Amino acid sequence: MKKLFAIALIVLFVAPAALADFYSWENGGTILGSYGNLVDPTNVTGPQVGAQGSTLPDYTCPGALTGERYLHVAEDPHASTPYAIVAWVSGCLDGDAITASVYGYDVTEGSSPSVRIWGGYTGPTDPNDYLASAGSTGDYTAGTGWDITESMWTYAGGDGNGLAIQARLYSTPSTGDPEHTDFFIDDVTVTAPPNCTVHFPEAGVPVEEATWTNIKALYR
Ligand SMILES: [Ca+2]
Repeated sequence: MKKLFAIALIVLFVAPAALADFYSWENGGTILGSYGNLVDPTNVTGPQVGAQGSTLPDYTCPGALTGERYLHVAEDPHASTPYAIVAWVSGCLDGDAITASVYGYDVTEGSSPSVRIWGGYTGPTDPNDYLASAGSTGDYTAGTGWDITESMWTYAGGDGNGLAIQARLYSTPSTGDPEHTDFFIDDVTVTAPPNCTVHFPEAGVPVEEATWTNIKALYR
C-alpha cells in the first residue's frame, strides 16, 4: 500500500494533471478588459440582430451556443484589431502548456467578419497589464455559424506570470468611420496546469434584481 502511495505521489509530481475550466456567460458577466475600438460589451439572451460594417447586410445570431446567455461586443469605428479579454490565466510559469478555445458566431465563410483567439502576456495582477504578444496557433472562425477558434501556448512570459486569452475582432473593411460590426461570443474553455489560476468575467447584476429596482423606483 505504501509503495502504491509512493508511486501515486511520483506520478502526481512528474505529470500534474491539467485542469479544464469552462465559462459560458451564464453569470451575466461581460469581459475582463479590452483593447482598441471595442464598444458596448453586453451580456445578451435570445436572438440578436447584428451589423457587419456599413456596406454589408445585417445578420441574426439565433441565440446562445450553450445555456441562455452569451456575449455581445462591437467594433466601432473599424480600426486596427480590437480584442476582448474573455479569460485570464495567472500564476503561469515558463514552460507551462496552456490551451484555450472560444466560439464566435460567424456567417461569412472564408472572410471577415471573424473572431480569432490570441494570447497576450500580462503582469501578475491585472489582465489589462499587457506586456507582449504570446501569439496563437489558432485560426479564424470558419463562417458556418457558431465556430470554434482554439490555440495552445507554451508559456514564455517570465516574471509576468499572466496570460490574457483574447478574442480578436476582424471586421470588413478593416478600417473606416462610420463602420460598425457586431460580434457574438460564447463558451470559453481553458486548460492549464494546477499552478495556474483561471479567471473569467465576474457576475453582472442579475436581471431580476435590476428589474425589481426599477419597479420599486416607479412607486417612490
Ligand atoms: Ca452561454
